Amino acid sequence: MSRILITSALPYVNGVKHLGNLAGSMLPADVFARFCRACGHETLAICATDEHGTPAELAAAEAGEEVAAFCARWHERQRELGEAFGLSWDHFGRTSSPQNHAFTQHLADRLDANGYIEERTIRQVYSLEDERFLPDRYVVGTCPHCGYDRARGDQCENCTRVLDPTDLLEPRSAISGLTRLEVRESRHLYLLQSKLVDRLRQWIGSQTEWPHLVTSIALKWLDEGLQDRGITRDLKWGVPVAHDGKWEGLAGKVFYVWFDAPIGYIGATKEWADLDPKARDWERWWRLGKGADAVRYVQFMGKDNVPFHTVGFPATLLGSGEDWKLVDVIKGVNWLTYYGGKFSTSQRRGVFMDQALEVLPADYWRYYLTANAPEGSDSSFTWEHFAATVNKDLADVLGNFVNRLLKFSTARFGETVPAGGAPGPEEAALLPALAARMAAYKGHLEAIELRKAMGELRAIWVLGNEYLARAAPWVAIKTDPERAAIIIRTGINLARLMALLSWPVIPGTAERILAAVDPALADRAGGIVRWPSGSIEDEMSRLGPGAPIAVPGLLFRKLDPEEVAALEARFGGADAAPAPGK
Ligand code: B3M
Ligand code: ZN
Repeated sequence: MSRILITSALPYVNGVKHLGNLAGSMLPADVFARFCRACGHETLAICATDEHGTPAELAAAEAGEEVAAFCARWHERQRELGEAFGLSWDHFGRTSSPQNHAFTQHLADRLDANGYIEERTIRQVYSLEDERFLPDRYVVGTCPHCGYDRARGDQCENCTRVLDPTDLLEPRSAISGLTRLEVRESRHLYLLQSKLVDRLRQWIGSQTEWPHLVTSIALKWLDEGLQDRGITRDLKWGVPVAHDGKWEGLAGKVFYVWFDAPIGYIGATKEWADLDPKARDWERWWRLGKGADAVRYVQFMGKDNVPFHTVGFPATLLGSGEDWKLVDVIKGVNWLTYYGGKFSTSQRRGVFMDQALEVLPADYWRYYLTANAPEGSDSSFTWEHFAATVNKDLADVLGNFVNRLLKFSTARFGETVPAGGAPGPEEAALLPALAARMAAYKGHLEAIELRKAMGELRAIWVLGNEYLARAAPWVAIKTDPERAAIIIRTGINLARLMALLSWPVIPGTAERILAAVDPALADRAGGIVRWPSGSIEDEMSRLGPGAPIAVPGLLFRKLDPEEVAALEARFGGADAAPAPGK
């Protein structure tokens, strides 16, 4: 049994997250975490709200709330919605936690002690109208490299280059939109990443399991010449720089959100451990020499977060001189777009988690977003494609198979698995085909190739549906009830197997199928549906004659063209998203 640590990029605390946030990190992380648990690995899945930085401060001001209260409220709302989507974190923490404050200040102290921190007087953009320094993200202007006219002062999302606000052409405040900006001096701490280039390059070069997308972004950053990065800001809300008599001259400043946020993975793990300190030990997961050597650490994130996870965060941990567990696998993905345009929380473009659940239960979305994961390239959400996938894969294949099978079985044989009959050539052909698909499915999940994995899972559903259609127990029963019985018994065991295999992706539906065909398993402890570990013959004969069965309600409903049109009208279809780059 292995030990797997899984973190997904921490969603900014403000606002309900959209399907792009789900598809980019939180959902693939959950599918993988469930799969790891199902396979019996000791798994710790961590996420948290990313609460510092200007987004929270400005959103709280807009809401007329104290920022701490604002963050507490939205953290709770995001936790609720995550759980409603079946995101089975072991802990959903907060970067504003005392634990994260402590780790952030500790690591800054260690970096300073090792000579990787330098105080510098910098020129920073001050907005006269907003009466505040503008953090990099809140200076908007034209990117000097690619000409994108909505580049942010910290990073151009068009060409992903890291910027300083003073690089921008025609800069303006993202808060007021006004341009009465002046550059003032301010003292800040810099992380001397340039002194860590060799160690970072060696570490990045030793990674064998990162997708090409991740490695290429990481090396591009190094090859471009790694800049020393300012890690403090003139903000009130955040981890204070001055602490325990240190850096008193920087009182009133806080650490930069991207400095403390990745440390939040450790902070949230400590939050988790502090909830049950007798049974839980955070160091087993994060400290080499204290158990983390045996951990496989997998991170999930969108591509724009890759630089901070392949350079910034490792630089902090390596520069601390302490034995921290570094990431082994970074599952960086592209973007889920909305009709080709970016989802946007601030511009309310796309479908948001709360709205999605008003339209359909979580499993519809979980399956669609996993089967269309933006792994090799961006994927574009459209209502038409969503409906087609739901109607075909979920309703017409998996749902149809289970509902039709159990309705016929209970109507003709009662509420138990029927006795009689013996497997024939149809059943003999089914088992090896199933076994092959299951092996491929498991291999893709282990490799975290989610689209390929969904292709195999769907193929398993199709195998069942085609078997039932071909074997046609409703015809066989007229002349050969024994034949009908073995077909039904095979189908019921197959429905159970499908539920076990589908649990990582569509847990709610899997539980409903299990409650109908294998209630004993459905009552299992720990909330984990174990991956089928027996031979295909064993797994396909787990439910013998007499085992109780029931008919679950309709597993999946369809979306008709009128409803699709209404959804496009409500959320905006192709007209909702400006052409990329505008
Ligand atoms: N909050 C993700 C984002 O761009 C950012 C991730 C932090 S992971 C440490 O919303
Ligand atoms: Zn650019």
